[in-house]
Amino acid sequence: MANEIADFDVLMPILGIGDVAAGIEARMRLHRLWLESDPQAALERLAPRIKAIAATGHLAIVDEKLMRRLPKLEIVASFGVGYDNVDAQWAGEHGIIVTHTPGVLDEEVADTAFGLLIAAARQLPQAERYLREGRWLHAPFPLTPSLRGRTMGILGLGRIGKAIARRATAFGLDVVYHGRKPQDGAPYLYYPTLTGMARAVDILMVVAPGGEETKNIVNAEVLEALGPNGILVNVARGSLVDEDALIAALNSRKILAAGLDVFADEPKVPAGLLAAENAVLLPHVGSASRATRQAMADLVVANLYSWLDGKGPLTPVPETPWPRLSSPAKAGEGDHAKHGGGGSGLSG
Ligand code: 8YV
Repeated sequence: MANEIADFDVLMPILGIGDVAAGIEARMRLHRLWLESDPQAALERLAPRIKAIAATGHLAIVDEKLMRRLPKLEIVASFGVGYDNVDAQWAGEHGIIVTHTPGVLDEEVADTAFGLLIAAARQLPQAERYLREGRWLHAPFPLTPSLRGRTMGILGLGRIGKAIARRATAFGLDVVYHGRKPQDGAPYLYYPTLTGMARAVDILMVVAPGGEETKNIVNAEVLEALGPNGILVNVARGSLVDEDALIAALNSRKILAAGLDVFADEPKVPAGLLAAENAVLLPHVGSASRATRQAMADLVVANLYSWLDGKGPLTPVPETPWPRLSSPAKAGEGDHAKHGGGGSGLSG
């Protein structure tokens, strides 16, 4: 049955990563802001009609400034489990729902994290380059460090963290974790401080949400505590790691190696990391298989459909719970609060 296009305008600020356009256009009016010759003028013209934003990935910034311009905004559907690109706190205070895409990418990102870990420990990319450069013809590749006998400290034991922990256990590694608080029923030792955990482990696996609260928490002190046999793996957000401190620690061998899928200023990667031969670097591909990205895109669209059909959001973020707990604290500051249709971040 063909659906009619609803009187519901969706703004897509940037092309981004998530291929969500076809699903949205099947039932709603989609506005691709980045294709407009004058995006600011187009935003001015469209603003009174926009009821939803489709945020196509972590580079699509949906901040207070943008949301304030959209008096009819009801919902922000963000592509990705991490939503530090969206000011969810402000949205929650103004009656705007924010959704993300938890659950459908856990195993994929955990696979990538483990691939990075093994690649960094056993120097697989370096060994591969060695073979291609014809150097094996002259001498075997040097012996490498091992994964054996290591303890993994997970920063952020959410869904993805748990999927990584299961893999680590199957690989014979001990697992411990740090987060804001200990988790009921988690079968792993909890460390109340990150530095304390870093001191006790020789793999630091970063899977916690980005944002102001976690900015640069993996700093020089934490890296020092991780120590000269330590491997840092980050599949969360580059913002969690002080990149200058990391470059210094890699160069001075204060830590052994790093495996990084994320960077503070993507897609730019600091020259110091590009030059570090003990770093394995990936272009933010944690969830980037065709099947998983499709599942994420489907969930963005399903959230919008569910909202349009008056059934509420499917996967709201904790800052904008559904059903709403109470009327928004700052209702009345704009039009936002009166609208209503019907796990969290990377570690959620
Ligand atoms: C995506 C991610 O690559 O889900 C996340 O939080 O970082 C990745 O899965 C990203 O959202 C696309 O921009």
